Amino acid sequence: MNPARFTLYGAAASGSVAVEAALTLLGLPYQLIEGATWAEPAARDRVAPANPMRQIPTLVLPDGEVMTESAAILIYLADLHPAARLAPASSDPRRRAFLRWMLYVSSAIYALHWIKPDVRRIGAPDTAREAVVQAVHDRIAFCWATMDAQLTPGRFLLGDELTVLDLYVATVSRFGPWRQRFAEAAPGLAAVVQRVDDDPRLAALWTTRFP
Ligand SMILES: N[C@@H](CCC(=O)N[C@@H](CS)C(=O)NCC(=O)O)C(=O)O
Repeated sequence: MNPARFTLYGAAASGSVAVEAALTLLGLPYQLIEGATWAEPAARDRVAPANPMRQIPTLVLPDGEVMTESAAILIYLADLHPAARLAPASSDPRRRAFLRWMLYVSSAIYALHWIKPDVRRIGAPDTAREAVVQAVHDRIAFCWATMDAQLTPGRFLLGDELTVLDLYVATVSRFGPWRQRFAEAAPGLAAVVQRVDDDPRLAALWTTRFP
């Protein structure tokens, strides 16, 4: 095994796919440790030594340091390889919108998904599951609509170059309330996401990882 490799704890249909997409575009080899943490206790146990939050994506860097938090991982990988232009540089005025929306997707949208596997996590009874999930999905649709109203995309979300923000939105918009509602709430974002889905460098990844 090549020790200078990334190890990624991830799963199909999860936020790790955005990281997998970034690693793919950057041509960085990685070992994937697969496990659906939201559904399988064994997967949670497997990632726990690296990430006590028992969540994915969890990335072990070639030097052994662990990174968690999808937005942080994506920003880090993009900044590490500036020539690939997957993030605006800190001197670029688009950097502000980049950071704003990266953190927004992470905190306003992705974080809400933690509630769904077990609504007792927020103190709701199991019998309220359907209503809670519905409320979470309504909130997520509202957040996508709010982002849509404040962003004027070019070919991609921040202009004419694809960034890790595009990969992030293309991934998180596949979670509940799923793509159809995403497209209704955020038609401008949806048009960009379609372009990201169609990127020939990523087509195989999207097909395999969101079957
Ligand atoms: N803040 C974390 C959230 C990660 C997250 O929620 N991951 C989900 C999978 S998509 C997970 O591992 N869930 C496990 C659980 O619900 O216990 C991030 O942005 O990376």
